[in-house]
Amino acid sequence: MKKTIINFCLPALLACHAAVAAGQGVFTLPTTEEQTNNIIRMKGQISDVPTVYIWMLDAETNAEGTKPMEYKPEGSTDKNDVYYKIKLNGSSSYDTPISNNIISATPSITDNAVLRPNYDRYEQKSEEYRLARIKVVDGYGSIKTRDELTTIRGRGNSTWWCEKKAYRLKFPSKTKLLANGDGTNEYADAKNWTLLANAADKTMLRNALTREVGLRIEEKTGLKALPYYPAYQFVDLVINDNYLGTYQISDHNQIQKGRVEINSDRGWFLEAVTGDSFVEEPYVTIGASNNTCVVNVKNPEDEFLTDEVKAEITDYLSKAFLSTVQYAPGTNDFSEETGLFKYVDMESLVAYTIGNEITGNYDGLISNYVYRDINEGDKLKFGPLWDFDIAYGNYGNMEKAFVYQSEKYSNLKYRVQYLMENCPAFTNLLAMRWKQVYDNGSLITYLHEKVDKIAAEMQYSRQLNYTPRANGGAGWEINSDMLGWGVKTYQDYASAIKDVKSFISTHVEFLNTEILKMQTDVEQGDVNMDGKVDASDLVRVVKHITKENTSLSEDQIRLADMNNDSQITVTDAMKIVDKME
Ligand SMILES: [Ca+2]
Ligand SMILES: [Ca+2]
Repeated sequence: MKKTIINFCLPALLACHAAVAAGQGVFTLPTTEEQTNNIIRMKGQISDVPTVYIWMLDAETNAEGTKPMEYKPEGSTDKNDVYYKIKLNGSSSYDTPISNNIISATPSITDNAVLRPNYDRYEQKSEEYRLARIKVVDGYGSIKTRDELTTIRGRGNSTWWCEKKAYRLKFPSKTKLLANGDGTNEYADAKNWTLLANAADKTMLRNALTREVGLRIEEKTGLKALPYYPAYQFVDLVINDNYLGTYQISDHNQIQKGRVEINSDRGWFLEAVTGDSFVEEPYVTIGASNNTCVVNVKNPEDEFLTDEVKAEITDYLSKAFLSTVQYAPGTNDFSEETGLFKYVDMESLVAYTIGNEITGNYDGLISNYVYRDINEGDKLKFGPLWDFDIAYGNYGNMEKAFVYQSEKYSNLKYRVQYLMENCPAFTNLLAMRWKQVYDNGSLITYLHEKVDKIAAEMQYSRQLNYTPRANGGAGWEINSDMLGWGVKTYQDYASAIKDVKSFISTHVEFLNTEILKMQTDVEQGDVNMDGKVDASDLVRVVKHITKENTSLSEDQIRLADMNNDSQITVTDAMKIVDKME
């Protein structure tokens, strides 16, 4: 995505910042687009990543009521059709629709902008959107250079109390904030975006790397079993002229083209959570007495979330998660006709499990996103892979361990564990997909290369992130745990990268050994690989022949091809009938 960057003069840049800090002058931004060796910096761009400037407009105008009010234009039926009104200085009502005209009254980047060594950070309440102006400066064109209005609020539960805060941006209209980076994926055109601080992850790249894990799973299995892979673009963030360090622009997790692409009115987008602090209204509770699982309902919302819909979600999830796996384990009904996989899409759960296990995401089963579209036969699917700051060995002893066995309490853990230990159809599919993703060990090289690539993309930005404030940097420390979570800390960035790579090497080989052990022998005709040839297999083969469902994998086609003629026909179906007990 980026051009090669070499010989960029960081010491000179740091010297400029140091001069500011010491009160000896100003950091002079380049007055025109300039090219220093191979790095292109635009006027106002701080380092080798785009710079995002945000100015809080209420701080600027001191106007009471610049907090925007949402409204829907008269006659609009689209629930996404939301506009804002604000009160301007001296006005008593919310009667001024936001328009870009207001920008002319706000600051601009001057040729001699000063990055003040003044860290009176913007400490808004985390729930409340406030009006701001945003300007993005990018020498590479990976973000559109833009200058417009937005709204901003704090983001995160436990992370909000960290000094390096994460934010959410909500633009008045759909905004294509990221250009198509690698050409393989269409990034969203959306109102909602996140600015991740990655404060708990000293490499700051674990979330970005997980996008590459998702892309690998899709590429090697040939299946889009996960809904999307949250985007990353590293930026330098400046709020109210305070340089705050390296941030990551990423998707907001929601139903939206380019994100979870299902019906936005009636589709289900749910977050199964463990722990009271993650519970958000509205939610449903499944299970009974002390063995419950809380599921936050992100969608449907408003008038579409009736009591009837809530009851339908509760009932469906109870069947999907509980009835067969937890409360009646003796039944072992995993079938697609009457059991667990009538409700849960197995390929999706397998891809999700592989993603969580590759990353060793210690809290991967604390918050799990699931979704279901509205068409007849749509099953519950898992994803996206979301929130990986403490993965890849950053927390917990995960190098030679499965996430599903990790000690951390999780409501979903027991369900996946039960599948791992009792459901050959699941473990055989898991092993089959794993072999594709592992691809003779090339998974390790692939991940190592991505680590290097992502680290190189923000080489100078991350150095400034960890440079002391007295020397003009953001002052975040690589050798202290800002959140008090007990995450890994390092003496320098190179050690942090080395540690992540070492985790990947050991952990991936551990997984390969252990997952292959879970396979059971599969006889010819056992198309769903559950250890017996029966009606389920026949149904899969017939659906394949009638093209009602063509999702059979290469291995499954081999198992279905009873007469070995390289095609699946009625002859194969008849031979399966012969073999059925
Ligand atoms: Ca079977
Ligand atoms: Ca055949």
